[in-house]
Amino acid sequence: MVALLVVDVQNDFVEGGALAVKGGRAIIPRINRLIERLGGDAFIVYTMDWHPPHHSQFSPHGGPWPVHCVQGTTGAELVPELHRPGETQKKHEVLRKGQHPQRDGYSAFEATNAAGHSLEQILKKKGIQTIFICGLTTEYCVQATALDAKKAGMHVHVIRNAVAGIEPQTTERAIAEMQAAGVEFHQTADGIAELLPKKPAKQVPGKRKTVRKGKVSR
Ligand code: VGL
Ligand code: ZN
Repeated sequence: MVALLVVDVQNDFVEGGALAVKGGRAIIPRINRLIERLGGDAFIVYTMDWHPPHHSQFSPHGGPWPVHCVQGTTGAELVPELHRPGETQKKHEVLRKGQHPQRDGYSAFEATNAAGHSLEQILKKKGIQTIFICGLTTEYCVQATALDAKKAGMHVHVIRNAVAGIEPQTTERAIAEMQAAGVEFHQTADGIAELLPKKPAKQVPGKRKTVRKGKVSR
């Protein structure tokens, strides 16, 4: 199995939010299409930046960022237009990060689920070695997550037109750094399904024998 990481698609990071990324809303339909296309084959992880109200990284406390994604506020909620897997599909988790008052907590590898399990623990337990990343922001949480995933020995794919960054220059630099670390980039229009690891040719009696390939349009 592979994982699709949907990083910090929260109200505060899109237009109208406290730390709005230009073009943040525009990636949401693309992320929704990825969720639909990969949904059946991927374990979906939604991360949420989840800061205490007086976080040291907030500008009133000398940090670089405006107050954003404060625990329990509307700004910290996932953008309502973002699709969640259907009720019958249990293959997803919501992980939160950034709770520690002294650390920025950019990487999804610092995030934990309600039971306190880390992303790495969750992925390891499922035997997941390939991850696809989309979301916000390219040069902070997406980059930190992609680099940590490479350090953990994973195959890492970032969907270029399903991420958005704060500044064009820092975004380009982040992409170059990720590429140098072995992260691969794709567009949603590419046949993402073709990148999925081939499933063993095990046939379940009574199930359709056709293997999905190429573009899956719905
Ligand atoms: C992020 C800045 C501060 C992010 C989070 O999600 O990339 N950026 N907190
Ligand atoms: Zn933050």
